[in-house]
Amino acid sequence: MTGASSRGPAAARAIVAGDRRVLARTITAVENGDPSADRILRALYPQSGRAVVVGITGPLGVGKSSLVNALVGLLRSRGESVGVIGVDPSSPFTGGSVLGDRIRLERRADDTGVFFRSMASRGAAGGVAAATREVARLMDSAGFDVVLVETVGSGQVDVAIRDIASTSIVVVVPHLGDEVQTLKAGLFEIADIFCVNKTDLPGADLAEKDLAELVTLGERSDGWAPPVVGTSTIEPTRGIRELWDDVLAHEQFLDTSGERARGERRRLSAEIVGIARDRIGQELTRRLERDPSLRRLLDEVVAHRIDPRAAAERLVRGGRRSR
Ligand SMILES: Nc1nc2c(ncn2[C@@H]2O[C@H](COP(=O)(O)OP(=O)(O)O)[C@@H](O)[C@H]2O)c(=O)[nH]1
Ligand SMILES: [Mg+2]
Repeated sequence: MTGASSRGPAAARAIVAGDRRVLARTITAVENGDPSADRILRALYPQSGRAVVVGITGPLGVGKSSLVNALVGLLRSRGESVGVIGVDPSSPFTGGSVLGDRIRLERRADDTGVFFRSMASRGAAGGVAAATREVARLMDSAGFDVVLVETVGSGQVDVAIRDIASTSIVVVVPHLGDEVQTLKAGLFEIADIFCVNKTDLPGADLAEKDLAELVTLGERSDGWAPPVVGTSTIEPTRGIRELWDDVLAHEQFLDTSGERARGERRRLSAEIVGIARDRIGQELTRRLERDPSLRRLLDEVVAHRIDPRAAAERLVRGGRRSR
């Protein structure tokens, strides 16, 4: 630890003590890649690892935000504190629904047991996933019992929710049509629980049955059989308690099967490699720009005398010219 300034640990203490303004400021620093967050994250790390982190993913408009809201209501009624992260879709078509989310979420603004934060999903996918994971960890360190992470998933486009959450809920609606194909391709592997929302609409029973059948076709290597639960967030809500019971059942499974420890090792290993890769990449870029011998190497590539692979090889070897 460099620790010349005590600001990091002081902020960390404030966050643990429940100071939401410092928490909000630190989240912003993490989002902006501000190095001032480093010391705070480091000081808080031993405090993390207690919250249940649940991912809620699925196509736009299926009711993920409504489900988050309903789950927050249920959890608050049980005295559990909840942090919520909404990863905003970068798609320009979604401005309206994001705004709608914000309006609904503001109603809980006076409850200190809930903390909502939306994150922009612009920029590199890896960057958003890394920031989202760190923000979830911050909320965990801040003492929230549960952290809910809402992401828009469409198979390929997803903030690697499995690398962040211990339980992932994939939300679908009746009459999926083409979405079923997407599910098979991508979201299917993500789901620990399938939620068929909008069961107040016709066709829900059939959708639940179809999905349940589909689930039995695939067998997971960890032995978990993803349950299918029907919900409706329209008053009177339906299935919200059952949905949370399934989350708890999966969390229990993670403990008894040893999958939690395995999953955490896998996630942390990927996180370390990701951070190291970023750092090394930045360092190499900096060297290529500043080191005169490496600038000459670049000149050679530009002149087509050395190919990029050979140049990269020299770069990782420390830029010594062997000629
Ligand atoms: N009929 C019905 N509509 C719902 C239900 N849940 C959400 N909606 C509506 O579906 C739309 C999209 O909901 P939202 O929660 O923003 O979806 P998200 O994009 O997945 O976060 C909104 O108009 C909601 O009111 C439900 O259970 N039944
Ligand atoms: Mg939403």
